[in-house]
Amino acid sequence: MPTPSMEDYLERIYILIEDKGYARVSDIAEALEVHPSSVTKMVQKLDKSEYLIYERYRGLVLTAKGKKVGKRLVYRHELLEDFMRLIGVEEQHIYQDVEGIEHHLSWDAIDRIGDLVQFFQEDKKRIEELKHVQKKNEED
Ligand SMILES: [Mn+2]
Repeated sequence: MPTPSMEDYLERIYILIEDKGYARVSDIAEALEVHPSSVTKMVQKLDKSEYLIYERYRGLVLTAKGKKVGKRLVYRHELLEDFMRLIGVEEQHIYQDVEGIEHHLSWDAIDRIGDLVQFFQEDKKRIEELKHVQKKNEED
């Protein structure tokens, strides 16, 4: 299992490769707001754990395992953002809240949250009912 920090890197690398076709150490450092030397260290660790293959002057490629995990991490982040938005969390809090919890939930919890998001999305009336409860609570 990747550590929370490894997960942050894998998630970001997966997104960079999706968007640009490659992920350079400098791009990863910029995206995660860390020093390039920290990126190099982590990339070597991810290479050792077989999430990617890193060659100093040729860049990095995700292995099948790295792609699979990266994809799930991006899905998890997006699902949790959808969940936060759905329950009415203010936009300005959503990203930081998701960053704060995403590494600390079991995949069981993620799947159950997925069910809940689906439950609400399948019938918009349910969202209206939730908003009604929230409005009532605000008035109390
Ligand atoms: Mn994230």
